[in-house]
Amino acid sequence: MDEEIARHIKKGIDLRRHIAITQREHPQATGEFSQLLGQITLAAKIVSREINRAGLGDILGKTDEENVYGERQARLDLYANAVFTRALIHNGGICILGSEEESDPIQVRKPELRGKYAVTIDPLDGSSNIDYNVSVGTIFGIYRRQTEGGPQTKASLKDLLQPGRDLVAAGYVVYGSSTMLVYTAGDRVFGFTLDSSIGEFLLSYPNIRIPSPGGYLSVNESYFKNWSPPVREAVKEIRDRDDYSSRYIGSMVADFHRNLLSGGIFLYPPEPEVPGKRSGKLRLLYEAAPMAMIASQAGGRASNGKKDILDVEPDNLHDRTPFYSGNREDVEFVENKIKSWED
Ligand code: FBP
Repeated sequence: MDEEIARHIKKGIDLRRHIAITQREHPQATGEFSQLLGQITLAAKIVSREINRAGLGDILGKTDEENVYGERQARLDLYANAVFTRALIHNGGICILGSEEESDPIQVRKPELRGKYAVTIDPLDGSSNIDYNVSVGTIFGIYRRQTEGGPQTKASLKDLLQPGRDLVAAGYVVYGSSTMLVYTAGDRVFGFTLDSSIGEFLLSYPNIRIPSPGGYLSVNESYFKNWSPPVREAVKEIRDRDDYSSRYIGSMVADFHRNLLSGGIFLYPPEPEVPGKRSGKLRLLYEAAPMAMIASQAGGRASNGKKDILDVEPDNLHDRTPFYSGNREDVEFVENKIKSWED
């Protein structure tokens, strides 16, 4: 990042000003990216307000609706999906949206509303924790449109089925003790905290780097029996380290965020004999790829056990993937363990 620009990125500046400053590095910028991030933060504020007063409204609990994975959708899942979809489709400057809560992509129908970006989103991550006042989140990935023909032409699936390496930007919102937005556009990872007294996201972390060595092991060990021998061996060895402790919230955003700031490794391994979990549980486009870009920009790594998540080519919108992320040395330790059993 240009030093002159970096000098202006100070704690406490608001997100709009921050984007204006960082966009100076892109003289060809059209303002569409700022508009898109502006809509994402607007939707995040609305969802944050609803989560903060969840027990008072009628937003908790499950509906009878099922998502494409056969999971019953929580009311807050559907609410967050509606808020983000409205914000992005009607004024996001995007051409197509892939949402974890929708089986098919959502096209921007009106050419005058179509922009150059394609977005993937997990509107409400950590559904199993919603009703218990435990941190949940939103995850998003931003790609550049690939389909020829510009806004006059409808976008297509290929605008979403892109490898993480082609992400223009990625981020997440964590709705926890405070609401935070963390994002990267490929140069530094920034953290903003929502100051609800003024309704603005203010810069609280100007340059997030994963501290090394790590300190936390984050995995749901109740599935230990279902993992492959190398994964079991790797988790056992990390667990037995003196300087490691175990933390698992069960909301990927919250577990990932803690490890991003404190160091550590978060794992969701595959369960080869368990139907629906042979490639793990987490979704490549909505969860793994955006988080992999953030981990990598913060000096860490995210892998599917064999290669960087950012190099995985998606075949389908709802592909699942094994996921190991955190400190580079910890993730490589797991990769080498898996490789050693294959040799
Ligand atoms: P959704 O809530 O978006 O469906 O995400 C999946 C998730 O809740 C992750 O946030 C979390 O890491 C994981 O599933 C928890 O799974 P499990 O309960 O199997 O440990």
